[in-house]
Amino acid sequence: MYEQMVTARYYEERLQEEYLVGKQPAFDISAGPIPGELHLAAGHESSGAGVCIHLRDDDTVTAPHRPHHIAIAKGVDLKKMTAEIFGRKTGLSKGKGGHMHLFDPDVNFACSGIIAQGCPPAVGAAMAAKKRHTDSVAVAFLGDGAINQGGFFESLNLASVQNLPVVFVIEDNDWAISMPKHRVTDVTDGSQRADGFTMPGERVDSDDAVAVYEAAGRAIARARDGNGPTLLEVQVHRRMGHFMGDAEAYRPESDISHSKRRDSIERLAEDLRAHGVEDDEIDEIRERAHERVDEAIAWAKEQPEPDPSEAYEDVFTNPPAQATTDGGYSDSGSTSDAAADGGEQ
Ligand SMILES: Cc1ncc(C[n+]2csc(CCOP(=O)(O)OP(=O)(O)O)c2C)c(N)n1
Ligand SMILES: [Mg+2]
Repeated sequence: MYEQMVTARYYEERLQEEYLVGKQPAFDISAGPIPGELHLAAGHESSGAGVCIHLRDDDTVTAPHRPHHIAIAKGVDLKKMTAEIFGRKTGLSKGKGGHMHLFDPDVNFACSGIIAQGCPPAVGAAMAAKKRHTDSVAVAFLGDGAINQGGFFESLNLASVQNLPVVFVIEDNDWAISMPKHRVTDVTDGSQRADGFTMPGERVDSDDAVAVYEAAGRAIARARDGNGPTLLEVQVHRRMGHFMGDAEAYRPESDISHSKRRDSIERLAEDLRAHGVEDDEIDEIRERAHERVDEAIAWAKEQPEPDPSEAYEDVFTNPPAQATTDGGYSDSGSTSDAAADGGEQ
């Protein structure tokens, strides 16, 4: 877990440096080697590591727009993921998804920029596992800002009524962009929402990575043993702005400094020392993680960019009849043609 957490923190520090290249002096979001938005998860690491350490490749994870720490902990290929973030052809989705849309079928990982979007597909994966009589489980991560979305409640309900092997993990960092949680959600402990369904709810502090590990272990074992879903909430800390370039003018200085003082990585290192792990070994883990990250970033930067002519390939799984091969859209196609072709997009 320590290695995953250190990898995630250093990975994002390096992405941060790369992201700023070419975007100054005026902040141009489309410029530089990493175009588009970038949401970093410093302060969330123990949530991804403490949950995913219990998972196998055949278990499914869906993550939100702040996905790197979870993807790393789930075992997503770091090189292909980095190439995707840099918009390169050899990226997980040929460079078309970017950092919020990472998909790795080898380890059943997906994420989305649409908040709470991962809940229904995780329930679907859990339903598939149950119907196939496997003991695979699914985990949906979402933020505190996503727990008032309809899809979240609908997912809890279906998971509950069908007793599905799924765990919902709320990463509560107290903010949804510039909106403090207390202005939009009455209940401070989000795991209490489990009370409206037949599932247990548990809230745990991310500062204590071992506590996250234990709570997640109980939830995942329960799902794997056929005893149904669990709702977990992990209190995490947003050490940075919502996205890169966010000046956080809305956020009290005391809240920022509070978040920066709470570091699950340092605390886990202390726990390891208390259990007799030598400093040398901790340094070695950190160095190994840094090397792996530096190698992935160097590799990604050498990768080719996709050819613009490929922009419309792989966009639809079943293109509508009116879509032309050059990526355009023909008015001459009729709805009935589309229906005759299956009509689904
Ligand atoms: C359905 C939907 N509505 C609005 C947005 C815009 N949006 C992007 S991130 C975000 C806040 C998310 O907050 P939270 O779920 O707490 O995650 P955090 O960013 O704090 O990790 C919003 C509203 C979106 N992406 N999807
Ligand atoms: Mg939040």
